[in-house]
Amino acid sequence: MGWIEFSGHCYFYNQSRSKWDDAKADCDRKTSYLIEIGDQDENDWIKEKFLPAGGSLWSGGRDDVTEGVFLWQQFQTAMSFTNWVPGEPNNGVHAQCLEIRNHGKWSDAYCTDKYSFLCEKYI
Ligand SMILES: [Ca+2]
Ligand SMILES: [Ca+2]
Repeated sequence: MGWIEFSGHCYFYNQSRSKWDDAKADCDRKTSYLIEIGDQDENDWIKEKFLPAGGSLWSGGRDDVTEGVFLWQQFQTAMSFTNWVPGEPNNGVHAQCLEIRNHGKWSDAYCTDKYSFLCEKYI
């Protein structure tokens, strides 16, 4: 598929399922970062484009600094938009990485889980 453009950013879909650290390293090699979702439009586009048949994607969110407060890792920025599954985040200190599930809803997940992932960069 290669890089796909949407609203000022480019996205690269990696189907191979990887641990969060390995996914981040792969995006680093592409001079990009794990997806950081800024609004509903971006969330909807990702859901329709990359999760049409279910599944999960890693994003660039983690809550290592303050448990339960997820930050986008590239610039340690707070989240202006969230889209949690009702009841999430629910796994406490054992779940430090942000998973985008089917239907575009979010969950905290074990960073050693293996999911496909999207890299993102500015155009
Ligand atoms: Ca956590
Ligand atoms: Ca969870």
